[in-house]
Amino acid sequence: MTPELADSLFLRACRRRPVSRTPVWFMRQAGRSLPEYRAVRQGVPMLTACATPDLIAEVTMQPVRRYGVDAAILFSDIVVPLKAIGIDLDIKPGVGPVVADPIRDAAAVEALRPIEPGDVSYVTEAVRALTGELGATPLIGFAGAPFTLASYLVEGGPSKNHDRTKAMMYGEPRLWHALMDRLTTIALGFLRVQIAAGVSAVQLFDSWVGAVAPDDYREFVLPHTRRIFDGLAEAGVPRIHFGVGTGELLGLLGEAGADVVGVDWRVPLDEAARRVGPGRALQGNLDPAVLLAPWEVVERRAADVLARGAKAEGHVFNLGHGVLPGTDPDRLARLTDFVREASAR
Ligand code: 1CP
Repeated sequence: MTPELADSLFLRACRRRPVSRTPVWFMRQAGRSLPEYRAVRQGVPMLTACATPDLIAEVTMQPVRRYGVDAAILFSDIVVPLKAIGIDLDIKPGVGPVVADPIRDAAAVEALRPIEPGDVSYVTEAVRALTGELGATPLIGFAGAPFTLASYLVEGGPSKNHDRTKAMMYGEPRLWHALMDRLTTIALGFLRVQIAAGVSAVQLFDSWVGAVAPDDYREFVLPHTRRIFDGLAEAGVPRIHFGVGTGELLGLLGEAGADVVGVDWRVPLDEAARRVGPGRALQGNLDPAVLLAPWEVVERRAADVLARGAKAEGHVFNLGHGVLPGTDPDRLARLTDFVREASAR
């Protein structure tokens, strides 16, 4: 890592060091609303794009060029490592990940083997090309957390209430922990591949874990997420932990061991800092739907996020979840500029 990269605003804020202004990037900044994304994806299925180094690099760079955000996030998907170890799944347009044979028994769990670097050589190749091109702009690698991956595998696709997943968790705890253990090994392996290739931070997406009550999180999820963060401690890159609807879980997410806790829009960042506790930076948390309102509203709300975020030990500005597909890219450009100017100290 070059000194300029190590000293970047994003990495400094993740490490709770002083910054000259608040760094900003957006979850799902690649893809979605960008016309240049739709242009390069013409006729290319999502999972093919995720396995093509040139396309991965191009889509990852698009929001960096357009917005000048302070971090890039690798273009991939949380189901890519599952596909790479041979799970029969696809990403259906307008739907999301769909699994041909949902996992419901021990035999299916045992078929989930660890990931080897050779399974995802296209990721290694893309990360290497990107770190060269990005220079002092950090590249964030990511993986899906075990609970969120388990939900797609057990339900067979996107789900509102995660009923079957929780039925396994409550009703077959041994099978549940065996499944979570395999998915933990896969997530850890996939993150290690990305770190070895050169990403300078990692984010664990536990998007749907907000469906779980705190006591159940402690028993059924925490031991696994903790193994991921412990397993990455020696790598020395900042570890970010994000989920949606996690207001009641923020203290436990802090306990799981990440350096940065991502917060959705439901809990103001000053209150989130209190719940997460000392020794962690925060990332978030403008409601993505605010970007659909008039600019005055965006500006007022973004200023409030900055003011509350300043109470945390470190703050990375982001949305409370991913960019909504209908978002005007010019809005995100203006928001990026606003955060830059309004947070300058
Ligand atoms: O054809 C397309 O363009 C499909 C849309 C799409 C895109 C652009 C999907 C399908 N995945 C992605 C890329 C992606 N996914 C990124 C790349 C970075 C970026 O776009 O900036 C990342 C970080 C993800 C992570 C991801 N995939 C998460 C966690 C983050 C989150 O938003 O909560 C989840 C839950 C998924 C599953 C998934 N993949 C795709 C969709 C539409 C979904 C969600 C489906 C559902 O509602 O359950």
